[in-house]
Amino acid sequence: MKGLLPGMDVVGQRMKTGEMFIPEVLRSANTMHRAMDILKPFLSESDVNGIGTIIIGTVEGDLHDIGKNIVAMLLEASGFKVVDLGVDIKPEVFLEAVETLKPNILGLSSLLTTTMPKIEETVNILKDAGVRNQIKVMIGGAPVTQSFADKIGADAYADDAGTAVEKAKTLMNII
Ligand code: B1M
Repeated sequence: MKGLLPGMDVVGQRMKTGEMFIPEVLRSANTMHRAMDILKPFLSESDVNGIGTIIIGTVEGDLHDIGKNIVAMLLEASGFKVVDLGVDIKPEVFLEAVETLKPNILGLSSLLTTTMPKIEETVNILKDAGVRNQIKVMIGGAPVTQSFADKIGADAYADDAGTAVEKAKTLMNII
């Protein structure tokens, strides 16, 4: 809490301001993972990934996952339990995961203008199933904007991984 996590906060900030680039962020996230592997045996289950649970995935029809993976790694390194469903995820699969795993946050990534409507479709299927108000929805990806997030009623939008961590913490009332 006093060493690694503040370190990752610095990485997130520097990525936001363009002082660090993707290879350095990936390297930092990998370092964090290795440190967590060393620390895990000494921590109780509740201390590990204790901030909250996030399900994340790239929406149906979209195979881009580099940014989503960075977001997932940074979230995990910041203390969240992250369940990464992968790419090309149908709205029904997101719904099933939400119903089964009951996360705090659902994270949806889209890199194509043609797959952005799948974000809205996923939010709508959550509404239809009556689970939308049980979770927060965060969205991101190159073509996604704050105004799109507002239009479809997402709880948060982030344009990079550092901001995604900040927004996730805000959604959990941590900052
Ligand atoms: Co594609 N591709 N691609 N591509 N590709 C783009 C996105 C494109 C902009 C290139 C271009 O034309 N200039 C364009 C989209 C145009 C559009 O829709 N307006 C495009 C296209 C058209 C396509 C294909 C259709 C090409 C074709 O086949 N004709 C095809 C589609 C395949 C499919 O998905 N069905 C395709 C395929 C591919 C590859 C498979 C070759 C490969 C993906 C490999 C992979 O991801 N494993 C690829 C790549 C690499 C790119 C570019 C070059 C790079 C994307 C990337 O990884 N960026 C991209 C052009 C570009 O962006 N310069 C392009 C780096 C990454 C760290 O950034 O993903 O934006 P980004 O993630 C950021 C933020 O967006 C944010 O945080 C991340 C970290 O800071 N973020 C979130 C992302 N998700 C978030 C979720 C959050 C919060 C924040 O909350 C949950």
